[in-house]
Amino acid sequence: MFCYQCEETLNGTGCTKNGVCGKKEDVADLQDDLLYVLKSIAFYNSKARANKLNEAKTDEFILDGLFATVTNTNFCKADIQSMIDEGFDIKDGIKKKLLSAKVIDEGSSSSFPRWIKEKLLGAGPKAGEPLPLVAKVTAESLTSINTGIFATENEDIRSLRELLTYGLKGMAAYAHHARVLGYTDDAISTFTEKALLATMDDDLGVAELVPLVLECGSMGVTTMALLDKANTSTYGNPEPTAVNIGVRNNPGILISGHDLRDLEQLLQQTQGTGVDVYTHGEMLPANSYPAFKKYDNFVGNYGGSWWKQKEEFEKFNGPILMTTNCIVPPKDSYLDRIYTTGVVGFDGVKHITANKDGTKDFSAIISQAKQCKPPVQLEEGTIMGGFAHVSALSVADKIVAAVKAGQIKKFLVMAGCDGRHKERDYYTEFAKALPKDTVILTAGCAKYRYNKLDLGDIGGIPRVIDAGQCNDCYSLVVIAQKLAEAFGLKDINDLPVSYNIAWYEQKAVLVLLALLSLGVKNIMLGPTLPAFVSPNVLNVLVDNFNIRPNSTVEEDMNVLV
Ligand code: SF4
Ligand code: SF3
Repeated sequence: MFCYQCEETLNGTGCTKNGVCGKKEDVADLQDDLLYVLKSIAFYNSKARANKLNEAKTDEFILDGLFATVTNTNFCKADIQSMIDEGFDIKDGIKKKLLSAKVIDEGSSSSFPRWIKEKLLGAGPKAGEPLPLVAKVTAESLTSINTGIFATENEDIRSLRELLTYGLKGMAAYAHHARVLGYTDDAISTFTEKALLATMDDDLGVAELVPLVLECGSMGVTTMALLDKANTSTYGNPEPTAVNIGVRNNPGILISGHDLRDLEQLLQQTQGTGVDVYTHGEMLPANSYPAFKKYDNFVGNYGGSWWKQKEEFEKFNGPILMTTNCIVPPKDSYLDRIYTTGVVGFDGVKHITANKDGTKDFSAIISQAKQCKPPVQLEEGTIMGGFAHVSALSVADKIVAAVKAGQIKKFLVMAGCDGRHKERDYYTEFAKALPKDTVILTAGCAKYRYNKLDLGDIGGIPRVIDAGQCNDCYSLVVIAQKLAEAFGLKDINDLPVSYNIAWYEQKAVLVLLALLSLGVKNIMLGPTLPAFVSPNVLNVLVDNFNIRPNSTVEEDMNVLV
């Protein structure tokens, strides 16, 4: 096992024996194998796509396979193994179809590129020979192939291949949420296949991979825009909302993750049952959607961000539904009342599977909830949310006037993820130390580091403008573009906006690439730089985008404000 895809990787270098996240060695190795199988499917499916022979279920499989390998998503060996098995069937099915349509014939592999033959079709060195090890991709041969990160010897190529792969994982997660609401875009799958294959192509060097990484960012913007459309067309535009953080005296169900369709179904099914529904972590922004506000048993948000779940789930007393990342290995105290759904999985945790039409039966969770005590109150009061692009831009005139009058000097984009390390106190201290004429723009679970501070407002404009989930960084982009227009600026880098981004998992990698693809410069990134970025790749990012690591609150305040 070797995994360094997240910010909390061991010693800032890589997890080698069980992840810091709790991912076991066997699961990590199987996830590498799954990625490899996805690449072999991508090879055949790109040919099928070019000949209009591709099927939606293959696109879904590739994207969901990628999503399952995102940090804190699926820890279940049987789940990953069954995806690998299904992957072989899918790949063989496409190959058969291509053969019968005469797109390929058994002899046509001679015309495939050398690296495809070596790495995916089986004409290279034997197992045990120096890297890259190659063999035909079958269930039997997979055990002898090095599917791990170090199959790529060159440090810079490896770094760019991994950067691209992690961007794809984040994109796949967002594409999944859009798809369950009926929104898909062929361009996302076409790019995903191209990029997966590029991570195997030894003919591509740094000069070719860097533009591809930026293309991933721009496809990330497309994907986030699609998800924004899916969410807002289905559930309305989020409205500024004071979200209750206290509890009521009924039994409750806690729903976490990013999937709004799951929330909708849970709210429908809990109507009239006497069971309340609360959000946790990244589900908090759901409280601001008009379509959910009509449910009188939708109480508010419980607790903080993902890494506090062990303590908070214990105190919640009722069942918990994990719809996406971030699940952490559950404690025994609530193991019998935590459930997974979608691509999430954990050994020993009950899983709710979707029916063919996408509906889910949550009756087991609801009947368990009825037997549970109400949640223990953790805090009381409200936190403000719901400033996605439509509501934020409805007060654009006010914002522009406040900037022109000198009441707002700077906007700080403090989006991204939260994490468990103590050094993330930096973000709370940074928010506290900001001058009173600054406004924080946020999205993602990073906000929990400061969204309960009383930072006040500037003439009615809250000093923390929360656009929503990490994918709602798209809203921040729209807001920045509209503000640039209002100020008559051609370049968004000329706006009074600084970026102090916190990252943890691969969705944040995609968001970062999305910002770079839009030409955003001078992003400060923390709390540490990614272990998978090699010194040379970092130089490229510094030279072209002036990316920089964060430092101390005092130093960064001087730089950013
Ligand atoms: Fe380690 Fe992060 Fe990979 Fe988990 S996801 S194994 S913590 S690098
Ligand atoms: Fe958070 Fe996991 Fe990244 Fe969606 S829920 S931002 S960490």
